[in-house]
Amino acid sequence: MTRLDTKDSLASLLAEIEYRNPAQPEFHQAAHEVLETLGPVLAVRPEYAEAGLIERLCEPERQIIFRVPWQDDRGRVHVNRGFRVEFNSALGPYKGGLRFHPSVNLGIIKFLGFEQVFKNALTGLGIGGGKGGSDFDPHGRSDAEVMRFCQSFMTELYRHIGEHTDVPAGDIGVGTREVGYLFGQYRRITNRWEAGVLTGKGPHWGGSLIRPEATGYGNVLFTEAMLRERGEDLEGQTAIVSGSGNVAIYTIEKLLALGANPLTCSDSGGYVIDEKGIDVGLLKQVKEVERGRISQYAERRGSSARFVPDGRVWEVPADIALPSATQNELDEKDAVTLIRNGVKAVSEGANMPTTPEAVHLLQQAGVAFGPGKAANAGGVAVSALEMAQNHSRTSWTATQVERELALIMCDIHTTCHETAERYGASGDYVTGANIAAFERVADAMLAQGVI
Ligand code: NDP
Ligand code: 2IT
Repeated sequence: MTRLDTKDSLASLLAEIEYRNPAQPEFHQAAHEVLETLGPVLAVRPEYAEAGLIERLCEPERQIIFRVPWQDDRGRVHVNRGFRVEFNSALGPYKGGLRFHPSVNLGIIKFLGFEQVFKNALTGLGIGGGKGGSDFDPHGRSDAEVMRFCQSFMTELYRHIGEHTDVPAGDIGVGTREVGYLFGQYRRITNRWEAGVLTGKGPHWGGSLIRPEATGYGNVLFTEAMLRERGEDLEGQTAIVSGSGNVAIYTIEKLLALGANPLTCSDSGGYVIDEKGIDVGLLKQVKEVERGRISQYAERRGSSARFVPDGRVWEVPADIALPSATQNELDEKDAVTLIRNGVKAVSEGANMPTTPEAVHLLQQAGVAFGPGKAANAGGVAVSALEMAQNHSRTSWTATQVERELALIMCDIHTTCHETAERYGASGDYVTGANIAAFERVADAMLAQGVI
């Protein structure tokens, strides 16, 4: 039984997690970040600890690891590793994306799955949490190679998923193209048109309008809600955005729509600064149509933009920072730079992009900080709306979906804000998000017995 209401009990639980899950630093970090905020709720609800809920929450229900062999265009055989971690299904079928990136390993997928459990609870939409992926690197691969990889990946994964069991979607390196190949192979193997088995599908074969936009749009709406709490809004604010993939592009698009000025985007090679504000049409052309690099954006944009190789985007002064690339991309030093440059809000489009030290510095400096499990929940929320459309064999208009997304983001903001206040941590969205999500999952687990 873990109470977590003293520093000693937290330290011993974390030591146990590290011992049982060796060499998984990102998972340790994600667990630590949640557990260190739960003391106040465990103090008033001893039944949670008595039911062993913390231990159960930190242990995935099921972890699947499999071989993914495939042949490249020259006939060479490659062997990648596939993962699906089905973390918690107390609130609904496992739900969460697939990541294809060379850095993927079990610890990365577990951190993402753990975060997803809490994020999905915050949406209020009846989805459990899971995550999967592979150490496959799609960069520089032909369409045919990506297709063969996806088909091989699904040839094992299909037996573990289903519309009522586990519903994957995209994440880094997995977009509509990959979901298409995965869905095709699932349909072929199972002989079922089971649209709700994957989300992030194309709009003409079961996908939801606004799903591509949802994560980025949602994070901007969450940022706006945090600013409004402080009597400000987005109009006229400058913003720095990292990344140049799905989340970053639609973050930039929504910032522009709401009158803010996004100055940057980035990739693993460096960042672009555009004094006139990022031209989202050109960015989409380079990244989504041509599958190019942002250095090409700078070459084509003219004198307002330049590419800074290997630079850190956080050195560009701005009012708002929206990390939208990957984990631990914004560290303590970057936080010091942001604070010195007068940043007002930092909101996480990516999963765990801010290191714990950086989060503490930003919060101490009074910067509004939106944790990913709340701020980037718009993506998975619209995935759940896609599942609802699939189940009822209907499709909603873009306006309908966008209206729902706005309501959900507003509700998540209010929930986090009010929960923080209730537990004496006013303005601390990290504590608010963790406790509110924990209460929802924990209550469902309590009701469903020791399983
Ligand atoms: P994409 O694959 O579309 O884009 C990823 C972007 O991040 C690229 O610009 C990529 O640059 C950059 N990037 C990835 N890994 C690294 C790295 N190790 N170092 C530097 N740059 C890196 O992914 P998404 O936009 O979908 O995902 C971005 C983040 O948002 C991830 O943390 C993801 O988990 C999170 N997220 C995504 C959601 C979604 O719906 N897609 C929902 C909620 C969160 P390069 O091309 O050079 O690798
Ligand atoms: O991190 C995330 O929330 C996602 N990659 C989206 C998951 C989903 O199921 O839409």
